[in-house]
Amino acid sequence: MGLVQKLTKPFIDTFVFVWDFNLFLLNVLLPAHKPGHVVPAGAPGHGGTWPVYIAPKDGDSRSACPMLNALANHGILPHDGKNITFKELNTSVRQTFNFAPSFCFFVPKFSADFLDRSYWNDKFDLADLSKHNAIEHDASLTRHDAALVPDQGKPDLQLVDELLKEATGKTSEGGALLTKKDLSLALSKRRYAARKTNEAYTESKFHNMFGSANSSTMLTIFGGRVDDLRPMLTDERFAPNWEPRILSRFGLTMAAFNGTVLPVERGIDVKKIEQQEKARQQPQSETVT
Ligand code: HEM
Ligand SMILES: *[C@@H]1O[C@H](CO)[C@@H](O)[C@H](O)[C@H]1NC(C)=O
Ligand SMILES: *[C@@H]1O[C@H](CO)[C@@H](O)[C@H](O)[C@H]1NC(C)=O
Ligand SMILES: CC(=O)N[C@H]1CO[C@H](CO)[C@@H](O)[C@@H]1O
Ligand SMILES: CC(=O)N[C@H]1CO[C@H](CO)[C@@H](O)[C@@H]1O
Repeated sequence: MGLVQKLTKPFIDTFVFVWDFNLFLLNVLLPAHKPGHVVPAGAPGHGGTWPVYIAPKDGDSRSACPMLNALANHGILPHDGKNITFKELNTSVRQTFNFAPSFCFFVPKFSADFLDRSYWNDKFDLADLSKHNAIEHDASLTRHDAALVPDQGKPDLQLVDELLKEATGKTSEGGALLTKKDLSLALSKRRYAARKTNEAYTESKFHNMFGSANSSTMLTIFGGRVDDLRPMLTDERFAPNWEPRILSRFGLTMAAFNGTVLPVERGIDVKKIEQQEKARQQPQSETVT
């Protein structure tokens, strides 16, 4: 981070958190959007009509984030995933996913800082966002660790399948629904497996928290609906007629998001998975010896 960024960061962060909390309050006071009207008129995806999906081509840049890749796959961000301004990222995440403007500024600014670039003037390629242990971390739900699979731009379809299989809930229409408990269990299993298979595995409280935050968007913005998550996580494509499940006028604030993230992170129990695995393996090793 440059000197100017270092000096201004605490002021900008404080400003964003106060702003976010005000939006949180305004969301309580003001009426929410009606279903079918969350994506604003004139923006791609308004009324559930998404621009055509084109799978990434050789040489296109993609990130470890399924949802940002989907923006490029549908041409909402440049299809080649290159030369994107941080401001474009702010605008497209705001319009497409109904995250609050505070969040839509904070995360691109955070990214500009870790890439040592200016939020206001510089550009990035999607793959730049996958810098290890900046936001990208080990034990993700849809990617094997960077030490094992250096190209973080593509989902691992087996991991996606294992994740979606955890869904124990039901939507009112009878579709499969991923719950907070399901997500905690999936994260526990991934942390256990990654620790065992990746010699370079690292984990920190900070990254665990953000791992839970990143995955909790599946419960908030996607409402946990497996029918919508499956095309998003396998092809990084919007389901037909998809819209954000967060209807709040000013979108999902960081303050409100905490209400999902903290229970998910608290529900993670890697020790329990380890004990279950040991119990499963014990009888086998006894017969071998
Ligand atoms: C605003 C800019 C954003 C940036 C810079 C960003 C960046 C990232 C990065 C680098 C990862 C990889 C973390 C890992 O190693 O698992 C990630 C994961 C993820 N992101 Fe984003 N993201 C952004 C917006 C979003 C939005 C708007 C959503 C949802 C609507 C989203 C949902 C997710 C999910 C679900 C994961 C977890 C994938 C997994 O565990 O494999 N992100 N994001
Ligand atoms: C973020 O995007 C919004 C449009 O959604 C725009 O009005 C705003 O100026 C942008 N903020 C910054 C700091 O770039
Ligand atoms: C969310 O909760 C964490 C942990 O309690 C806290 O450090 C953070 O400031 C909270 N963030 C917001 C935006 O409320
Ligand atoms: C027009 C333009 O800015 N092109 C740049 C896009 O990004 C690549 C790096 O990925 C640069 O090499 C180009 O100059
Ligand atoms: C969508 C989401 O929750 N993104 C978070 C992912 O993790 C980074 C930091 O590691 C946060 O800055 C984002 O808010």
